[in-house]
Amino acid sequence: MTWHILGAGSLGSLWACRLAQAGAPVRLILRDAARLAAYRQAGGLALQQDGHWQRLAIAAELPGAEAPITRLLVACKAYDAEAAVASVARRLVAGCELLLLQNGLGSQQAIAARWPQARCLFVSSTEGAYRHADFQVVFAGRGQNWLGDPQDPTPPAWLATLEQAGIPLQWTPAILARLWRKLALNCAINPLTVLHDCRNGGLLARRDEVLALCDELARLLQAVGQAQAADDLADEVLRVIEATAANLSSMQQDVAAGRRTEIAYLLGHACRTAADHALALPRLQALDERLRQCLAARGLPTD
Ligand code: NAD
Ligand code: KPL
Repeated sequence: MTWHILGAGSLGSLWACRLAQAGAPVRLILRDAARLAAYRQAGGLALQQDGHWQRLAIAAELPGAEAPITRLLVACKAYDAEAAVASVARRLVAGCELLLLQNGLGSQQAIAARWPQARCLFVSSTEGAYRHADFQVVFAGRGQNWLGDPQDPTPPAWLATLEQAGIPLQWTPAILARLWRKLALNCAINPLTVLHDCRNGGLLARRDEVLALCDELARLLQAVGQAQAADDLADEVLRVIEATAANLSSMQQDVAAGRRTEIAYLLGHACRTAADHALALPRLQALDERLRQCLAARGLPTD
């Protein structure tokens, strides 16, 4: 069965190349004719792994192509994911599978609600990849992919195909707990690195501010029924800050490069969910407002 991949950016290309290397049928779906022409001009996708470049002439098509889609990896940013799926919606067969690779929360639920005929599998990834140039991707950090379906704990039959392709994978029925935990980590670290214009390690000097946020985030996780994801949150946040002290957070990198952030699916989602539960989290709320002001002052979208 063909793997359609929507979004030929960092993670989409990484998955596409590994599947193609393993001999699985893969087709990229590119946004428009100009992007498809540029892709053909480039001669395929190039992946740098362990210092070596390899180019793979993976087939590509437009959203409006005719072939039905039974399995789709959605590898766009959270703010693009729903519109991207809408662009291929008429091709989705009943019972098709959508693998949603987005960070944060909110985009996955919006897609699952809009296309109830699809099985939506949520993915939380700690792998790292970045774009060296258009259609050239560097595999920068080994990690894990957790995959799960909040509606159905039965794993799909094709997990072994991913493992054979060298894509590290763990099936988990508790995928929402994973995604909430990651969201909480990102909310405790990323916005502060932008506001204080510092590397992750710079937050060690602002321990009290970080710990106060962790306290509110843990209360939020408990309120949404994810008490396990709240366990030792502050300890893990401090461990991650220490382990990544020299790094720029992904949000800090986006802001520095003038790119839109995924704020609406991280801090924004946390604040909206707290409001839905009538939970007062003043520090998170204030952080969200300060971050939006900071983004607006730089001419960046605040959603
Ligand atoms: P990216 O910006 O590199 O790639 C996204 C791609 O989607 C782009 O090529 C863009 O042109 C394409 N796209 C957007 N709308 C489209 C449409 N309508 N049709 C077709 N293509 C469309 O993003 P990324 O870094 O691969 O991140 C994807 C998701 O994975 C994000 O939510 C991110 O937070 C998460 N993530 C990324 C990494 C990483 O290392 N890159 C790690 C963990 C999680
Ligand atoms: O995932 C991260 C990011 O930068 O997005 C870490 C390193 C955990 C910081 O939140």
